[in-house]
Amino acid sequence: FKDARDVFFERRFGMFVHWGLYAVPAWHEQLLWRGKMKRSEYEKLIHQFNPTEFDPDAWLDLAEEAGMQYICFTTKHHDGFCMWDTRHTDYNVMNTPYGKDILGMLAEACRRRNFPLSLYYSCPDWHHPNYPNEGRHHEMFGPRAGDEPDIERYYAFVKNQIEELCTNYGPIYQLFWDVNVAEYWEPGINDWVRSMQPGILINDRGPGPGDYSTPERHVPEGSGFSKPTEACQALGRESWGFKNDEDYYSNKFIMQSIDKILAMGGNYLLNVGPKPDGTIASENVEALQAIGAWYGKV
Ligand code: FUL
Repeated sequence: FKDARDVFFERRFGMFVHWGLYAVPAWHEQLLWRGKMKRSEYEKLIHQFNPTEFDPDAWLDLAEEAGMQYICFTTKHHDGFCMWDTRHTDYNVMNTPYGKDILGMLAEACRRRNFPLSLYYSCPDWHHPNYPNEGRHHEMFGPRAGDEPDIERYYAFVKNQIEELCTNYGPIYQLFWDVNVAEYWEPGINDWVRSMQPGILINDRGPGPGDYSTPERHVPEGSGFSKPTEACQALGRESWGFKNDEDYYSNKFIMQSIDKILAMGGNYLLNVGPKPDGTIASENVEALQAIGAWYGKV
């Protein structure tokens, strides 16, 4: 039996992928809130999502070329759109012109290549009628006909979805809960996840401390981490999803950030935002290739 920390330390560098309807307008993965877009307008994007060039092996080839050892995929971001064939909402990829289970395709490729697959899942859900879009989100969205804020019912929906994710897609390496809305979590949910996926590593953005912490877009102070840590970083300054005219960091900046986190004993999750057609933007490809070439030499 291996301690989860040892497993965690075996794979230091992963590929984060933010992909969803927001790739189509190519502005920001939080277009709804940050861009103050109407939900009724945003939701029409479901009719435009058609990534005919999506090839999970091309993503994994690139990840391997960069020296990455696992991939973490956004199954559902804050917009509530689901990238898998879920029975629990129609707001999912099967109802796009593409009509295929993207997560299923990615999971199949990962299994075939023995490449660990991690799943990102957002608790905030700006689509689901039962999610209480209170606070800042309520001000932005306003109430809409059909909304029935009810955290109990929303939570039942989350559990149904997590059960699908934990039972239909093979072994899951990590669960990346986002984002910590503490009062919404049932304290026992991580144990329940582990009952379906023994050996899964769970981050600290859900209930309880989780297995590892997740500093975002920054290198914390100090010379080491007191607990397992996976820092996450986007290649662009502005968005995690694909963005037209993104302001990309230099390769030097990214490499120095990787160096620092690894030297502190942390792991590193570096993000790409695939384009609406399913391919990864050339700027991202070049950055990952440069990183792979550099680490291949050190
Ligand atoms: C954050 C989210 O709000 C961002 O959109 C992004 O997904 C990042 C990795 O986590 O909490």
